[in-house]
Amino acid sequence: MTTTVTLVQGDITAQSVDAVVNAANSSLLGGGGVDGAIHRRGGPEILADCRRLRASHYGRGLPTGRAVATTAGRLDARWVIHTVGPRHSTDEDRSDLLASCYRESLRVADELGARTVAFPAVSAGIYGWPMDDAARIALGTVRATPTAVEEVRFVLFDTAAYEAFAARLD
Ligand code: AR6
Repeated sequence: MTTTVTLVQGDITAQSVDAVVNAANSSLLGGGGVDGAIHRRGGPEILADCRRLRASHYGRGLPTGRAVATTAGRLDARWVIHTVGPRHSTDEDRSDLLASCYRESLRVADELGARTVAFPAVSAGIYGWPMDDAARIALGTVRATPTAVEEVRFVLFDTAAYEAFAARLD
């Protein structure tokens, strides 16, 4: 099975896909950026599911580099896969944790049977990862990860992000 990687510029909460990946934080209880947008547009069912996860398997929160699924609420998707990217650091290489977000999200997508998955540029906003390097890790990891997902769609919010990914896709 080959996975097709596509790029679109836009809002990830407007995508029609099986699973939307959220650039969350360990608390799973919301935040700004993509996380804020997903909870706003997806509605309170997502947060309710996140609270259940915190009350059960993830009492201490979701560790960086891991992924877990909830309902997608009112989004045009079946699931939200929450993953926690690392904050960018100049004195420590956290690339493998960022790569792990993509690997683990695809693993969860496979468990769910998702065939189309939309990803944001994890860690490349509030967590400060330089966009060009975020694109390198995102595309390199997805290409190197065996998965039954048929389409991985990167949804880039602005032109600069889109161009960084497009330059790496060629
Ligand atoms: N659709 C697609 N991309 C978006 C959207 C959107 N609606 N909104 C922002 N982006 P960020 P992080 C882009 O900050 O760096 C939250 O508070 C954005 O321009 O959402 O992993 C969490 O709770 C950037 O390119 O995620 C965490 O605390 C990319 O998505 C923290 O931020 C990721 O930016 C996670 O920070």
